[in-house]
Amino acid sequence: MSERRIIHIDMDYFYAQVEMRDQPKLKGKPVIVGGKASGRGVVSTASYEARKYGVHSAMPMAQAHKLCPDGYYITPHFDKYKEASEKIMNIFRGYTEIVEPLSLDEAYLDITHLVRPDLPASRIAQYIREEIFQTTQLTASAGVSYNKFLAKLASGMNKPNNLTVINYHNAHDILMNLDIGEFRGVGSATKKKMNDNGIYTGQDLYNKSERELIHLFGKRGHGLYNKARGIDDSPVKSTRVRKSVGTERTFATDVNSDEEILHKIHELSDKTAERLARIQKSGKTVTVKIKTFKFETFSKQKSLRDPIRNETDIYNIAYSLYTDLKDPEVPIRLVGVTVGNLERSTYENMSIYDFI
Ligand code: DCP
Ligand code: MG
Ligand code: MG
Repeated sequence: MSERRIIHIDMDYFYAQVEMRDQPKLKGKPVIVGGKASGRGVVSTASYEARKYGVHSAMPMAQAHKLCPDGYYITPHFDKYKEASEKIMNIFRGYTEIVEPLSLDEAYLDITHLVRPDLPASRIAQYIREEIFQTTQLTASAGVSYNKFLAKLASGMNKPNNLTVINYHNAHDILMNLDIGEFRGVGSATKKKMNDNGIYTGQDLYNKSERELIHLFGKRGHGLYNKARGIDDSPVKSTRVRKSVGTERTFATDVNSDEEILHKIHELSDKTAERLARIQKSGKTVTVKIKTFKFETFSKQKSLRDPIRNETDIYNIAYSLYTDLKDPEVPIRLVGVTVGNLERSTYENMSIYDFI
């Protein structure tokens, strides 16, 4: 397999962080999200402050209360987590089509095609983390490497709110010092069997021959032998084809000035063009959405004969849609521009972003 660049992104203490964002008095406090202590509730997750008390995911709530009696206990708000999750997945898909979500809060991204000498994978990961924070006010950790196994390992190494790179220089040392339980696919049963056979670290695993590992673990032996060597050829499996690319912004205060709103629409058109260029797509529909100060949402769409992708074309259509849509009396809080009905770009409709 040729050289790849993979990012794994995972939100930090995800459910708890969402709750702490929405209730600022919880900042810096031990926060535990989970079911009720009565009955059989378990901990969904805990803030890093709560983890210091030994509280962790899947622990019975009653036990968490014993370990951390002064913690702040919150029952989950799944709609909020879902909303944040959709936002981050959308951000990922603005960078690459090859996104494989693993759960609400994490995904693998194959960004091989985006990397340039002046734009290393780590910088792209940093941009993504910044965009997540701007959009959701939540922090994420990212791991960057040349395969999925190492990218995921990296994202967990310096949590929370960090970026970690595993490259050909440091991979071997990191793997040799790794606890055997940290290898992907080694659950508690396998870990016990490993320990029973004298394997506690990556180094111990590395020292076993492939034959021995196949003898011990059957078909998985080959994969384990490779993992100890940092080899993992599994592809990032994107789960869906992207149908539209859009960006939206909420104003700090409700706005009624056409000038200000159109300025924003211009920025959003640029941003959308940039995203289309990154994934080399053009689209045949443009949609403008506005949300009023009363949280009512209106949108208007135009279908085109030929696909477009450049910022001027998008802006011109968005401009006319906006003027049809906007009631001069009603201030708005949010505006969005989306290009949909996507298809692969041809040379004629490329934008300036293709040439930088
Ligand atoms: N989750 C859950 N039950 C579990 C594990 C996780 O309900 N046994 C939920 C709550 C977590 C979310 O999934 O917030 C994401 O899981 P992670 O394993 O990514 O853990 P966190 O994001 O909470 O913490 P971190 O990634 O910082 O270690
Ligand atoms: Mg997480
Ligand atoms: Mg996760």
